[in-house]
Amino acid sequence: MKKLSLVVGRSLLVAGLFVAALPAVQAETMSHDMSQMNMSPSANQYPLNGTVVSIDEAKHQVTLTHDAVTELNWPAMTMPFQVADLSVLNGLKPGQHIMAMFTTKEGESPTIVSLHTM
Ligand SMILES: [Cu+2]
Repeated sequence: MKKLSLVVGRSLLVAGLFVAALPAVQAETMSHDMSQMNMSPSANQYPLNGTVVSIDEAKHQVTLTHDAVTELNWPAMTMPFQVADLSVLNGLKPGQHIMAMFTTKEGESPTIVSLHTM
């Protein structure tokens, strides 16, 4: 950071140095805030309405045709979801209408944390 400030400073007035240092401080604060956000798992839970297409216990997965998820700008579609716990799949059968809550985490598949049939 010192090096960068010096390089930038050469082409600026003395007052410019202070301005140049500001964005670096802000970026650091922002990355701290973001790591705190990733540590709270309940921050991004979304409700889901859908129909069971298939169940794969070995993969801890259920494939659903689900309605649009407006919070995430998802259109209606058919896709697999991970389940947080295998008990979510207990007694589930293709064709059943379900309501579920799922979480998203960057770099991971959406995960259903709770589900009930309707
Ligand atoms: Cu989807």
